[in-house]
This record gives sequence, C-alpha cells and structure tokens, in this order.
Amino acid sequence: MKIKYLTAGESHGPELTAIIEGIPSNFEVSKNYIDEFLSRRQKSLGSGGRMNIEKDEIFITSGVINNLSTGGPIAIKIINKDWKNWKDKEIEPFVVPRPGHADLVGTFKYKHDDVRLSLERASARETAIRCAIGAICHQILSQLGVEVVGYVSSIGQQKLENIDLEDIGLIKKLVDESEVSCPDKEVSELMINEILTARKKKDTLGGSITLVAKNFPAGCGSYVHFDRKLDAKLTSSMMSVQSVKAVEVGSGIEASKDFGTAVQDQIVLNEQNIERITNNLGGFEGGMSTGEPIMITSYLKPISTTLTPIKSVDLASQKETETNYERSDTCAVPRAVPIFESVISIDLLNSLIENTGGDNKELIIKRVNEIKDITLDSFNLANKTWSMKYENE
Ligand code: EPS
Repeated sequence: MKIKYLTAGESHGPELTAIIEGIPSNFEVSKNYIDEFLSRRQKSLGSGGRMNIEKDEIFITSGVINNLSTGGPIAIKIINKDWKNWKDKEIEPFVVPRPGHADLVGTFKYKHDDVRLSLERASARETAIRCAIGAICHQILSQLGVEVVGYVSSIGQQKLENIDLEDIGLIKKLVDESEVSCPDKEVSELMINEILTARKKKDTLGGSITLVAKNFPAGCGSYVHFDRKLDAKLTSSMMSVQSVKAVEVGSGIEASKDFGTAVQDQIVLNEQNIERITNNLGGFEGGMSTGEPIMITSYLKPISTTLTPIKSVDLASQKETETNYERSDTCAVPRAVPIFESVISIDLLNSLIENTGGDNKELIIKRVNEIKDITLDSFNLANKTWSMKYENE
C-alpha cells in the first residue's frame, strides 16, 4: 500500500483524528473541498438528533502548506461538538446490547464493563474522519482527470433502475438537489415517503449506494495474485463501512442469472481505440481496471438502533428483555453517499500511484497520460508459433 492511514476517536469523545501517509506532493488539497464532503455527510433526511448538534469541519495541521500537499504525512482532525454534553455527564449504565450493532460481541471480546465502550468506537461517527481522508484523495483524483460520483440507488423497496452515466456533473447536481441523494426526481419522492413511513412506524430502513468512477486508467490492479486484484480491494473497503452487508461489481447479481453471451462486455474498435459495447462487469476483468466506468453498489442493512424495542438480553440482570430507547437515525443511506465516494477514492488513488510510481504531481500526470487508454498500438504481439519451455525439463 502506498497510501496508509490510521484513525482514532470515539463518537462522543473530544475529536476524531487521522494521519495519512503516502500522498504525493504538489496536489491541491483544500479545506473547502473536504468541508463540502463533510457537510453532504450531514444531510438531514433520515438523520436523528445528533446531526443538529454537529457541524463538521476539518482542521489540517500537517502535510498541506499553502493548499498544496508536501509529500509528508497529513494530519487532520474533526472536533465533536457533542463532547461538551458528555464530558461532565453521569452516564447511565448500558447493559442491553442492540442486535445488529457491535454491542454484544464487542463487549464480550474486549471484556468492557459497559456496552457503551464498544459502541463509542464502533459508531458510524467514525465515517466522518474517513470521509475527510477520502475527500483529499477525491480532490487529487479530479486533478488526474478521474471523476468519482455516488448516488442512492435504492431505499427500502424503492429502486432506481437505470441512469445515464454520460454527464457526471449532471448526476452530481441532481444528487445534491435530492433530499435522498437520488438523481431521479420521481424515485426520490418514493424514497422520501418510504423513510417517513419507517419513521412513523418507529423503525429503520436500509438501501443501496452505487458508485461510478470515470476515466480511471486501464490496467490498475492485477490478476497475478489475489491480493493485487483491485476489485477485491475496493469491495473489501466498501464492506468495511458500517451497515454494509453486500457489495456488487457492475451488474454482478443479474449477470449470475444470464447466459455468457449476454453478459460479457464485447470488444469493438472505435478507430484506434479498443472499446466495449456494454459494461456489465463494472469496469473490471481479471481484477484489473478495463478503462470502462467502474461501477460498484454497496447494500446497507437498516440501522441497528430501532425506536421500537426488539429482543435482547440484559447482561447485568442476566435476563431476557427488550432493547431500550436510544437516539438514532431512521435511514443513514441518503447522507452516506460521500462516505462511499471517499472510501473508493482512497483505494483508487492508491492503485493509481502504485501503477504509475512517482512521488509528485508532475510525474504522476505524465505517467497516467502514457497508460490511459487501450489502443491498437498498446500491444506488441509476435503473431507466430512458440513453445512453452522451462529450463529444467
Ligand atoms: C450512530 C448513532 C448516532 C448517529 C451516529 C452513528 O449518534 P448518537 O448516538 O450520538 O445519536 O448519529 O452518526 C454520527 C454521529 C455521524 O456523525 O454520522 C451509531 O451508533 O452508529
């Protein structure tokens, strides 16, 4: 890994902190760009009371000087405004784990004397700092011509079927305008109603977020070993976002039901360029990027903290009981889009740097331009018979 990072911080502690290593020099990194990601992550529909308290903002204390990355480690932090409400508080014991959250297994694993000690770190509050890290990578990718955008593709039973990927700027605008981050106005209305119904029923809802990355060069990742497959790396990162229970590359689920001739992305010539007539495989073959848009959909389960009590066990009295009321979001999907854009951007930038080498913007841009497209003259075929000999035979 070229880009490494560590995060620290509890949901109701003083701050979230991160150090990011391996960001090349001379790229523009701006507070406004990161703050815009953080504010999108706080979109209100589906959120609980916490988002009225926080107004997330990034503080950069190392590695970016005069808006340019230096090549040194970048240190960032986000202050938790809710900390002032917690620091002198007499905290009620938390002894009934919420099914679906890290509560039960976390308390078992770390032998915590209160369930809250697990939930504080397991909380999706952590996504705020990951979102900031990825926003830095997203801004750098944009300087390399790579566009990354995400949108809500389903909430509950409401699904967005097809979308035109031609104009990424337009998708971004429509997503920003939609209360549920869905680029289709009619489907957005259905999704909003779905969330309002869940809230009325004192229940929670999940959904899915689709990411598109355009102009990402072909040939990143590799088929030669499992841990060099870029699609495997990306899907694993998506899976690490709180609540995600499934990840799909391209039309992977539908493809599993169809014939091969219908699924493979057939190869055609467009003058010197070698292109595909479809993108069912979501921009990957053999764990390598094909140069077609990368498409990954992550599926989030409903939030674990339900206002309606569900069955659990009181670990103090050791009796069966029901979960207690806790402040929570109804549906985190609309505001999770920038988190996924961020998380994929970290991996895409990392892969691009691994593939091109280079520690500074100038060198990386030069190499990206050299490898960008698969054209007829990218190849060096001998076109004659050969035999497969190993010396020891
Ligand atoms: C979360 C519970 C809620 C969410 C939180 C994730 O927080 P609280 O317990 O303070 O009400 O709002 O998400 C955030 C704070 C955030 O910034 O996204 C949980 O238990 O995972």
